[in-house]
Amino acid sequence: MLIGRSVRIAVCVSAAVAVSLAALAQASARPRPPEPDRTPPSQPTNLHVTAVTQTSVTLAWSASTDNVGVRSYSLWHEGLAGVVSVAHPQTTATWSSLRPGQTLTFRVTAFDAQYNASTPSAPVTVTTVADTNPPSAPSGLTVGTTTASKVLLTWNSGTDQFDPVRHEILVNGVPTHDAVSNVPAGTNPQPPVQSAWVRQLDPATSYQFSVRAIDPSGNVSESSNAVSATTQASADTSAPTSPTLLSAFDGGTSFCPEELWLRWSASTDPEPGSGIEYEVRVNGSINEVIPGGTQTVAYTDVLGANTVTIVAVDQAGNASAPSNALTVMTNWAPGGCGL
Ligand SMILES: [Ca+2]
Ligand SMILES: [Ca+2]
Ligand SMILES: [Ca+2]
Repeated sequence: MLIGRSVRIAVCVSAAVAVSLAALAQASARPRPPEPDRTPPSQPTNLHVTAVTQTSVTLAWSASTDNVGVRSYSLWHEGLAGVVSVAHPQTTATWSSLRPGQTLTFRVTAFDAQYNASTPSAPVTVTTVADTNPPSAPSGLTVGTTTASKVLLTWNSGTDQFDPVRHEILVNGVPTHDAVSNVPAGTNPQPPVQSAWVRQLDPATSYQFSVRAIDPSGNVSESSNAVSATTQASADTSAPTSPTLLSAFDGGTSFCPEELWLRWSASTDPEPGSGIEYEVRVNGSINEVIPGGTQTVAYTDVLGANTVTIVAVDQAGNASAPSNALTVMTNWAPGGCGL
């Protein structure tokens, strides 16, 4: 009875072993899945420039090889986002939307169907063709509102093949830092009709004004027509006290124009009702004018260091010494604001 039971068990075990052996045999008979391709294409060689314009660069290279097959090439540049990709066997690509006189270093990388990347090619550095043509001269300059210290100017914008054109105002033939444009920072393209306040002028004084346009490469136009204006009289000769710039920081991330969050202390002026306005100056130029207030969110299209000071100015144009300076770094990528 006992023996018979042992035999029955042994039979059961052998049957189980037989079944699993059969399953194994069946499995080994099936084809194995192929090993994934982990071998990258060879390094592209002979990268060279075949054409350059003011806004584009065309490069070519020698084809890579691969154990399975090259699928594509990507042309890239260390300082620019994105790549230009072409399908193998094409071995030339054009990078466009560049600026005149821009120096760039390109490389090309080959890929196979498994996206195995080759070693990048040796770099090639190239400079796009410079823009040497100045903008057209601004025209139709006219004088608007005139106070004891400020004159409003309006003109037709100079134009250029490349945006954005900026304008420089000349007071008695000398470029001034005491003008504030009514075009918000970061506007691109610039509007066809522009205006600006010239500030910190002396009361009861005649001035001559003209405007010229400057393209992104720094080419300067001829001057516009000249206009004259005489400021109103004022008996206020005392300057406001200097404000203190309490805080300045970057309120944006990677957008152009970027926000500058600014807060300062109020100034006082010996003359009652002298109407203090605060000039927000970025790298010396007036970015914005805040009447009365002691904080603002200003906008800047200056990439990198923005050194901010606040100057208090009364209605007669008497200006305080600049506040302490605080520097804010912006971080939007080149290409924002069309720069
Ligand atoms: Ca491969
Ligand atoms: Ca130009
Ligand atoms: Ca005053």
